[in-house]
Amino acid sequence: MAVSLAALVVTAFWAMLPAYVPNNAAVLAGGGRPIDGGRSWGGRRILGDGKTWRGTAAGTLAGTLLALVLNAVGPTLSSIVGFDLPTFPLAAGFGLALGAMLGDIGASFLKRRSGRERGAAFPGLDQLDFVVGALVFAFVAAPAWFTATFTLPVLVVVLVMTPILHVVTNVGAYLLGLKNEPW
Ligand code: CTP
Ligand code: K
Ligand code: MG
Repeated sequence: MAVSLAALVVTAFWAMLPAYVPNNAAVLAGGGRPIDGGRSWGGRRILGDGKTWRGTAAGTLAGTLLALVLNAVGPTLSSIVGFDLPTFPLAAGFGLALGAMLGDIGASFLKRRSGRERGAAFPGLDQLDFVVGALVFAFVAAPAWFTATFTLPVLVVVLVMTPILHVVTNVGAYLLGLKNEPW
């Protein structure tokens, strides 16, 4: 069966939307109490002030709700594009959203351990931390859905496309004054 590259890219983008939105929602909603409560480990903050309860909760909620919205508009859009866009079981949407947030939090943990202060860039990790988190958590939360949706070609497109989208959205958020750094 021949699957067009365009269909692959659209499918990959759609399937990852509940993982793309949480980080941006966290930027908008962030603030308040840091997850690490201000505590340090080995002379460095465990996570830092950039990882807050509010941002994490808002991001997870936003991604999960987006999955429900995509389920509602999916049939109409599927008929427009001419192929079936994936629908999201609740566990899948939640897994993608929470996993994206936890991947980002894990990256901050590694950044602090390697001496990088809040906001410092860690090329590679910055662009893929949330993807890895989202994919792992979606697999754990909804394994049958995951293997049916994230076929090898879709996974390859996700891994190539996401860093590009990440750079573009973060530069955009920086230019709009929403983020302190363009990464
Ligand atoms: N944010 C949040 N909670 C999260 C993730 C992000 O509140 N779990 C908010 C914070 O206000 C954060 C901003 O979104 O400053 C940008 O996110 P990010 O770039 O991931 O954080 P940094 O401040 O750059 O910190 P770090 O170096 O730890 O990534
Ligand atoms: K980050
Ligand atoms: Mg940052």
